[in-house]
Amino acid sequence: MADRSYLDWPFLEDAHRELARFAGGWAESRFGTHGFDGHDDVDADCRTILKALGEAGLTRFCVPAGYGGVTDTLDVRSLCLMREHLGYRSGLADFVFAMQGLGSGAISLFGTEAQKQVWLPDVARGEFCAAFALTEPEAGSDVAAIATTATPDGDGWRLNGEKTFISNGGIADFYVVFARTGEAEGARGLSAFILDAKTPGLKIAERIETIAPHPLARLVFEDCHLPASSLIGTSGAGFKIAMATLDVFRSTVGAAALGFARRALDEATQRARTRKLFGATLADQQGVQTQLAEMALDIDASALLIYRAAWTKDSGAARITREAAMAKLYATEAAQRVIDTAVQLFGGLGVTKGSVPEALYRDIRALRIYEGASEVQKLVIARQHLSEWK
Ligand code: COS
Repeated sequence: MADRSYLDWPFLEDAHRELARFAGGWAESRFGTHGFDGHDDVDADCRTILKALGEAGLTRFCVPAGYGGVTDTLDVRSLCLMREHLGYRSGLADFVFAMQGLGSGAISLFGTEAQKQVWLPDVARGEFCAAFALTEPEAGSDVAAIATTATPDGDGWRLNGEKTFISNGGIADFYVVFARTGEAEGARGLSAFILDAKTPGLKIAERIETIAPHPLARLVFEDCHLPASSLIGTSGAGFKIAMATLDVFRSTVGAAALGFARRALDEATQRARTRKLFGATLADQQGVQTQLAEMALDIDASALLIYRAAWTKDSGAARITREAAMAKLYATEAAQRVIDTAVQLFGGLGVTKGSVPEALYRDIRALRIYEGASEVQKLVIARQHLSEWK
């Protein structure tokens, strides 16, 4: 990573600078200069990467101290630095790390002591693979429309319904599932549960292939029994649990995009300095200098928003809804622009299968959609803005 000056910003502490150095070095030695190579078996590759992250102690940043983690509460700056440095080297490694945090996040933030003791230490060691099951065929951006039901059944609950676009679907050891429990209409009638992947009635109905392959599936629940101890928080609190979890992890999506964008700028700069045309290098052309300047500006602006959001949360803010939405929105849209420019500067090589710009171009696209599409982030920012005027 060429520009490391942001590590001196006051948002970060010495422990973060040390983590950035370690994570960056680890990712470089693990993935070399081209960790974006194709994956014939993404499930196997994800398991291998998870094991390696666990052995290096890096998945410890996904859970709080006391359950195998490093910091007392989830440290958003550490999560962002991890995603940025993994994303710089490998889209799949970033995915694996991100899912450990998001998949177990509701337990870390709202779980009982017993739930944390059962599930989190193995997440921290990279031995349990976690998943976050929110989206449904008819409930993506509109979470309050969730139709999967959990109905009281003896000393527990009975889960029926369907989830789709579930990352780690098929390889996860457990799923945090959001279901309608009916305390009220809409957002106030949802609850969050931990579903052990071995539960009878859980079916991987379909594997979904995307332009940047990773384990992704449609799940079907047929009379899955959920013990009473699987409820996270109180019944009816599921919507707020989902939103608060997303608030923590949305800035980390921005950080992954930032890692991709930094890689694109470094690749493009290297190319511009060496590629000869019209008797000079690409970098000698004023038009190209303008492009490089815009890329560098987009990257610094993204980093400022991301580490502002992460620092605000780590400093004890109860909610960072606005800051996280801004960070995710800006950084993912900016990374798309930066990567597109890198592809343009590489010309034919930029769209050649197997080149780094080509892989980045595929890897970035989903980040503008998952964990709240760009349009949803605008809605969230506007609502927060307007509420401050009340
Ligand atoms: N943290 C805590 N509580 C929150 C919250 C947050 N970030 N956001 C909303 N809430 C609370 C509200 O305060 C409200 O509480 P009360 O009932 O006590 O008033 C309640 O939750 C309902 O909120 P709201 O009325 O805003 O609900 P909407 O259904 O209108 O929410 C959006 C709409 C678009 C904001 C929401 O559905 C969303 O973020 N969607 C995107 C979801 C997403 O990221 N999907 C991707 C799947 S994960 S890959």
